[in-house]
Amino acid sequence: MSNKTAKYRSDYRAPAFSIERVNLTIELDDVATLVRSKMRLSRRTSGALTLDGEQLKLVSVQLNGETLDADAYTVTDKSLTIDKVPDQFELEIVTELDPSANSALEGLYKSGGAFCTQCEAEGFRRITYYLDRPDVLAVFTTTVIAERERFPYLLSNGNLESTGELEQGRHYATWHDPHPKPAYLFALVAGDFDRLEDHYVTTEGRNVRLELFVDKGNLARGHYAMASLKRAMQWDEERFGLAYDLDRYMVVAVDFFNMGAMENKGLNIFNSKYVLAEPASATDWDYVHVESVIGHEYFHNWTGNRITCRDWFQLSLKEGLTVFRDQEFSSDLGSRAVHRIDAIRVMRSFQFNEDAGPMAHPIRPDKVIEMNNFYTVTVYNKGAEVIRMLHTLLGEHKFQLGMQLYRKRHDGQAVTCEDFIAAMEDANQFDLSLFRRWYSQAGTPEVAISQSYDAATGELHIKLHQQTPATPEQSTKQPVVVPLLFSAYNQAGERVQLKGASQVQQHESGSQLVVLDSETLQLTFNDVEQEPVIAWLENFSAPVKLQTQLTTQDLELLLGHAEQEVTRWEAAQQIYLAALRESVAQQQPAVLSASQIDALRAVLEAPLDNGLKALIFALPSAEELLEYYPQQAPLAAIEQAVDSLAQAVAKALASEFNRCFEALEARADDLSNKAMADRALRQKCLYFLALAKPHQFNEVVEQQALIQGNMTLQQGALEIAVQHQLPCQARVLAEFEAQWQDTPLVMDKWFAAQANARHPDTVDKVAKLLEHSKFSLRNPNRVYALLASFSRNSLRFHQADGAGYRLLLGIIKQLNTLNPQVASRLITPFMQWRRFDTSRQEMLQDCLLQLQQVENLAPDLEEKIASALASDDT
Ligand code: B3K
Ligand code: ZN
Repeated sequence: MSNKTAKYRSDYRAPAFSIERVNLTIELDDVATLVRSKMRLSRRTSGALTLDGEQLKLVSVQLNGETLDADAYTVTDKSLTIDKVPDQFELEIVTELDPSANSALEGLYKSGGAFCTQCEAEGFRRITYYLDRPDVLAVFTTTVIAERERFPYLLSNGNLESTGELEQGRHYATWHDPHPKPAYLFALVAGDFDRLEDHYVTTEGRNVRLELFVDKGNLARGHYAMASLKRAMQWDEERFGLAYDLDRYMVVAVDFFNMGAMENKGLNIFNSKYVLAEPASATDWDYVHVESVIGHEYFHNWTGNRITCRDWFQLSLKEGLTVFRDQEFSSDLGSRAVHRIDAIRVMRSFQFNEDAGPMAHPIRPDKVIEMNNFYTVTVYNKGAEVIRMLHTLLGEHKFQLGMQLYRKRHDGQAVTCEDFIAAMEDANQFDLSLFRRWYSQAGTPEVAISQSYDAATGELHIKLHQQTPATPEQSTKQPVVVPLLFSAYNQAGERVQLKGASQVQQHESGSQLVVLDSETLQLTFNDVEQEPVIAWLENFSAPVKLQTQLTTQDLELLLGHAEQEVTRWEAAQQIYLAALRESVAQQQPAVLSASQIDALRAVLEAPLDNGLKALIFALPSAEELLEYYPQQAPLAAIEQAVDSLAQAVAKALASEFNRCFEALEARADDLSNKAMADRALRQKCLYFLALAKPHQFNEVVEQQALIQGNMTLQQGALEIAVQHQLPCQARVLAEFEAQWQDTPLVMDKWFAAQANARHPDTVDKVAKLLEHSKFSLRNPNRVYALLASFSRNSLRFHQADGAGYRLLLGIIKQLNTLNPQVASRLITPFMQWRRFDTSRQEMLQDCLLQLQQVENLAPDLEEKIASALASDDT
C-alpha cells in the first residue's frame, strides 16, 4: 500500500522560498535523459529547503557553485531537503530519468517516437527536483538537446532564442518564456513531425506565428484544428477583450495522452483525437470536439496561465471558468440550444452521479489525497454551471465588468476562487455572500415547486422549497442560491408575463427570473387570467434536480409551444421519463398516449433546427434512468422499459421517420452547422426505422456503412447495425475493420461500438477484443474506447453472473502498475456498489476488497477504494 497522506485546503501555507528564474538543459535519451536545472532562489520564511522529486536519480547538487557532499542533503522517494541554505542563492541540480519506462504518461515520456511532457498537476517533479506547486512562478529558459536525425523539432515554452549543432549528430534549441509561470505549465516536445504554419494578427497588432505539429503523413487532418484556433483567438478578443501575448503559439498532437489536451504556455500538447479531423475519418461529433478543446486550451492562456491557481484546491478557478468560456465559444459559433443540451446531459448523466456517490466533493474540494483524482465533472462541469449562474444573475455586461476587474487585480498572480468571486462582487456592488456556498458545499440540491391558482381572485401562488441531501463528510447542508429562469404559458400556448411578485425580474434571456436563496419562498402573482403552465429552471439555470407538478398535458403544451428551444427538449425528456418510470413500476412495456405521440409527431414537422429535433428524439438511456433508483436498482425492469419505449416511438412514428429520412440529404462533404444538424436527424430516423423494420432497413444500413468519405454516416450505420443486431452486422464490422485497421482513432470507434452493444454476448466480445492486434492497454485512447465504454454500458457491465465485474477488475489490476490515472478513471462503476441488489453488492464489494489488497496500489486507486468502502455511515 502506498502511504500518500491527505492534504487539506485549510492547511495552505505560502511557499518558504521563491524561484525567480530557472534554466533547464535537457539532454534527451530514450533511457537516460539528463536534466540540469539552475535556479535562483530567495528565502521567504525560515527553515530548510525541501524540493519535490519523484522517480529521479540524483546525480549532483551545487549550491552557489560548490558541490554539496551527500551529508548536506537528504533524499527520499518524494523529496530533496537541503538543511542549510542562505537567503539568496543559486542551486544547480543534475538528475537522470528514464522516459521509456514511463507508462504512466506523467512527467517526461515517449509517445511513439517523440518525447513529450505532461506536468499538470504534479508531473514536473518527475523531471527535476523543484518547488512543484502552482503558487511558485518563475521565468523559464529551456535548452533541449537531442539527435538531429530522429528529433528535428525541439520545442519548449515561449520564444525561440537560439539553435545550433553539437557533436555526435546532436543539435540544440534554447527557448525563453518571458511570462513567469508555475512548473505545471512547463512543456517540452522533441520529434519528427509534419508542420502546418499560419498567422494571426491580434487586436493589439501582434503578428502571432501559429504552428501545428502532427505525425508524418497527417497534415491534411490538421487544417480544421488550425482554423478553429484562429476562430478561438478572434472570439476571445471580441467577447472577452482578451488577446494573445506571445509571438508564437504551438500545438502538438500526440497519440499517447491521458486526457484531452494541456494548455502549456505557448506549447499546447494535445491528444491527437482532438486535433486530427477530416471528413472521411472524423465524425461531426469529432469536429465539434476538436473546435471546443482547441478553444478550451487557448482560453486557458488568460484563465489559468496569466492568472493561475494558488493551490490545487482552487482548480475550478481555471477549469470551471474555462469550460464556461469554451461552452460560450461553441454556442456563439454553432447552435446554442444544442450545445446547452449537451452540457445538461453531461451534468445529469455523470455529475449528479458523482454528487450522489462516495467521492462527492464541492467544486472547491477541502481534502485531496491524489490530485489527479480531482479533474472531475464536478470541478469542471459543475464548476462551469456555477460560473453560468453568476452570468445569469449579473447579465453579460456586468459579468464582463467582473472579468475586467479580475484581470486588473490579478494578472500575473496565483489566486483563489474567493479572489474571483470578490472581483465579481466589487465590480458590480453585488452581494455574493450566500452564493459562495456553491464553492463549499457538495451534493445536488433538490428543488420542489408547487402552484395553486384562485380563479375568483386571479391570484397564482407558487411555493418553492430546496434541500440538499447529505454527502460524505458533509451531513448538514445550507440552502444555496438558485437562480430560476422560468416562462409561463396560457392554455393556447402563448407566453404570458406573470406580474405582481416583487421577487421576480425580467431576464435578458427573455425568461423571467426568481432567485431562491432560502429553504422556502412563496410568490404571489396577480391579475392572472387563467391557470398558466410554467416551465421552471429554463436553460437548466442551476445545477439542481427539479420536481414540479406539471401534468403530461402541460408537458405536451411546452413541447409544442415553448419559445426557449431547450425547454421543448426538456418537456420531451420529462414525457419519456414518466413513461419509463411507470414501465419500471408496473413491470410492463412502456407506453406513450396518443396525444403524446401527436406532440412528438408535430416536432418532426415543426420549423425547428434539425439538431434540436435529433436531441428531442434521443430517449433517456438506461444510465439516466438508473439515477432514479438509488437503491436496489431494478436492472431488468430498466432494460425492458428502455427497449420498449424505443420500440413504441419507432412503431408509432415509422412513416414520419421514413418521410423525414427520405427528405434529408446526407451531404457527405458539407461541414456546415446545417449539414451536421441534418445528418444528426437523419441518423435518429434511421435508428428508429431499423428498429421498427429491421429486415426492410438492413440493406439501407449496410449500404450507408460502406459509403466512404464521411465518417458520420459510416459510424452511424455501424452503430445501428451493432445496436440492433441487424443481419448485416458481421459484414459491416468486418469491412470497417479492414478499411480502418491502420487508423487507430477510427479503430476506437469500432472498439467502442462493440463495447456499447446491449446484447448479452457483449462481455465475451470485449474480452476477445482485448486480444486484438490493434488494442493495447498502454494507449489511453484504446482503453477508453473499449473499456470505459464497456464500464458505462450499465446493463452489460452489471450482468447478473458478475462476468463484467471480473473483466474490468482484471484490467484495473494491470493498469494499476501501467497507468494509475487511467486505472482510476475506470473504477467509477465500482464506486456505486451500494445502489444494487444484495448479490451484485457482494460481488462489487469483493472486487473493491481485492483491489485494496493489490501490491503497490497506486494512491489514485487507494483514495477512491477507501472512500467507496467507508461511505455507509454518512
Ligand atoms: N488542464 C489540463 C488537465 C490536466 C489533468 C492532469 N491530470 C487540461 C485542461 O483542462 O485543459
Ligand atoms: Zn482546462
